[in-house]
Order: sequence, then structure tokens, then C-alpha cells
Amino acid sequence: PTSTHIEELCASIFRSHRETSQYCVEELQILRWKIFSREEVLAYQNKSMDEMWQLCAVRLTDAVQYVVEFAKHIPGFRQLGQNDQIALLKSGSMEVVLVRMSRIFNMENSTVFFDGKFAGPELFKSLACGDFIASVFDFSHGLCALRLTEQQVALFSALVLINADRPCLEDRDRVLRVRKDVELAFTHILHRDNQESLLHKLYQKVALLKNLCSLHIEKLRWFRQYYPVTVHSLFPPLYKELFVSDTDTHTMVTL
Ligand code: 4D8
Repeated sequence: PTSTHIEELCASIFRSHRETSQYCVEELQILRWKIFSREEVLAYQNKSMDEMWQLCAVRLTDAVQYVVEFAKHIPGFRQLGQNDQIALLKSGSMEVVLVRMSRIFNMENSTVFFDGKFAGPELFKSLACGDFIASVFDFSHGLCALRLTEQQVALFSALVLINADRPCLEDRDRVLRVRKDVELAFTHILHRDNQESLLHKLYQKVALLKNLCSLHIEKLRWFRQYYPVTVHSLFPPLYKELFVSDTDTHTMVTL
């Protein structure tokens, strides 16, 4: 690929990131003063476990839906087979949500924008998975500390999604060809920004993302043992299709 080709690829990935980001950086700066009060935090903590899980599943699915839109506009993604598109989203969409969480994370007080205001990890107490929530917040803090530009976040998100090592891919070579271009775009941006040292640091974050996502699946399996009906009847179909292995809903075929 020529350098204009790479420039164009960077530009379109950045554009799809911007168009599917819900909040832009400027808006987020303005929202920072909106923090849940002590009473509001208590109200979340006093929710029943299944009610809080359902709320989180709904909020998470909203965020995933924007990631699906982002993926669709990565050059080359839609040319992959339907099954491979779904396989990449099943394993990568939660990872990209966690990358996006770092944009919305306030390092000064370790809070994140959730359900309308900024919330600390203690707000999620009734989920009964404090270790998982603590790891998610630690990860966000670490990624936020790298102070990525929006363009770098966009390219890193694409790199996380287009991964030829994901399980169940039918045409791995084709995914690898798209991957190579995204890698070139990613290194191009870091080189241009004179921040090549970020390359190594971001590849380290990829391993952390993988752990967090297996922890999410593990917690979900545990929750489902106790509340199978909540998962079956009240969780969003897209959430089930992505994260519950033996599900028969196929909402993503509308890709
Ligand atoms: O832009 O869509 O408004 C987290 C979810 C972020 C999970 C969302 C969440 C985000 C993960 C809800 C529950 C990250 C933004 C808001 C909702 C990502 C935790 C906090 C999006 C960025 C911040 C702001 C719980 C949005 C990790 C895990 C899920 C369970 C079902 C228990």
C-alpha cells in the first residue's frame, strides 16, 4: 500500500470512530462536574443483584452497538464473510468498549460516566464482582495515563477488533490482510506523532484486555447460575448473542 493509501485508511478509521463515539472529548470535559451524590450511590448499592446486572447489561449493550457501527466502517471489515464479522465482534466488542471507557474516565477521582453521571467503582457494589470492577477501573486508569489522542484511540480500537488470532475464523488469511493494513496505519500515526514508544505499551494493554474479557464471561456464567431467568428473559438479545455461549438469538445477522 502507498502512503496516500495509508493516510486515507487512517482518515476513514478516525472518521468512523468520531461518528460512533456518542460523546466527543469537549462534551466530556463539560460533563465532569456531574458526579453522583452520596444518596444516589447508595440507591445503586441497594439495588438487588439481578436488577443491577440487568442495568449494566443494558448500558453495556448500548455501548457495544456503537462499536458494531464503528466496525462496519473500518475499510475491509464488511468485505469479510458474515461469520467472520460476527466472530470478530464476539471476541472484540467488549475489548473496544473498555478502550472507549478510558476516554470517559476521570483520573483525578477514578470515576467513569455511567447512567448519566460520573461513578466510582463502589457504585457497582451490588453486582457482587468487586474484583472484576476493580480490574476494569485499574485498566482504564492505566490506559488513560498514556494520554492518547482521539486518532490514536481510533487506530488502537481498530487494531483490537481486527485480530486474525481470534477463535472460529473461517478465512483467517483475509482477516490477516485487513489486519496488516490497520497495523501500518497504526504505526504510521505513532510515527507521525513521534510517539513510537507507545507501540510497546499498547501491545501490553492488549493482553490485559483479554484477561478482563474472560473475567467478564466468567462472572456472567456465575450470575447466570443463580438468575437464569433474568439472563434469558430480561437481558438484551445482542448481549446474549455476544456473551452467552449457548444462545439461539441471532440479532447480529442484520450487520
Ligand atoms: O461510551 O455507552 O455511555 C461498563 C458499562 C462505558 C460495565 C459506557 C459502560 C461502559 C463498561 C456498564 C457496565 C464501560 C459509555 C457506559 C456503560 C464505556 C461494567 C462500566 C461508553 C464507554 C463507560 C460511557 C460492568 C456509554 C464493566 C460489566 C457488565 C456487567 C453486565 C456486569
